[in-house]
Amino acid sequence: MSEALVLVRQDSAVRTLSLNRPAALNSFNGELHGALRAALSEAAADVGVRCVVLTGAGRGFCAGQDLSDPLLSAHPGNPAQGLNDVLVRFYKPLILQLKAMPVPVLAAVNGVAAGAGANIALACDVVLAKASASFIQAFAKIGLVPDAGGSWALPRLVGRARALGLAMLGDKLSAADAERIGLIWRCVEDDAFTVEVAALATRLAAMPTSALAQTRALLDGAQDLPLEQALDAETRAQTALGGAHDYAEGVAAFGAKRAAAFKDR
Ligand code: T3D
Repeated sequence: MSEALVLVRQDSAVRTLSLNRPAALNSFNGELHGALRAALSEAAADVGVRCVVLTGAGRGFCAGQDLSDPLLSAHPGNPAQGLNDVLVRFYKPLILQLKAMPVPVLAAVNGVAAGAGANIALACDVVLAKASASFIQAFAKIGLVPDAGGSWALPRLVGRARALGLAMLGDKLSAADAERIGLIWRCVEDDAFTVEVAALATRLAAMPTSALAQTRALLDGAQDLPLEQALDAETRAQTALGGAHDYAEGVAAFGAKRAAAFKDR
């Protein structure tokens, strides 16, 4: 039997999903897209999951689209149609699914993240990378533009000047430099990576995940809003959260000087 394209592991409330096409640096073909989407749906539906970790098997995180995938040449008379299909059928729903997860998603970037692989990592809530990992906006090198949400995420994360430099030049950016310019949350030494990923995922899983999901939506949305509308969006989210279990529990735990037991999702 062939090995699963996404390896799934559960440690307490943390669900780890490992992209598993290591011989092709976990680049995406249609089957891997299907397997990841299904694994994310299962994690979202399982109340025992309070944090999802996305990582890669082997030495790479993800090298983006599998450039040998027949999907790309699905329309020999009109190659552009092949790319359209791949983006509309696979990358757009994947990025939107990551953004709609009810729990925090931690990208544990264990090696090179190139093209759509880099931008899938950047679509996660927190990115922790191994010191030996790297990020490459590889698109320009093959005559394409940043996709999988890169055109949206890059300038928001690092500003227009750096976004354009990364996207136009397609240079390899070390994990340390990615942290330095604010592209990712943190870069950690290789030998500490596994322990740091587990510690951060466990910490996120113990937090009020419903509030964290709302925080993601607020911060992603606020960039395009005038201040008054951003304040209104905060008020709507706060009003909803204020009536939920986790807020009552958080306040009670603070008063009792004990750890809160959050459970909303
Ligand atoms: O529909 C659409 O196309 C639109 C969507 C586009 C989204 C995109 O992601 S476009 C960008 C696609 N990705 C790339 O252009 C990156 C291509 N890969 C690389 O540039 C390099 O592999 C890396 C810089 C990522 C890593 O380099 P290195 O030297 O560490 O490894 P390598 O030797 O190049 O790769 C190892 C193996 O993985 C190799 O196979 P082999 O020779 O050992 O049998 C290589 O062919 C394979 N591999 C790496 N990336 C891809 C790939 N196979 C298929 N597709 C890949 N993207």
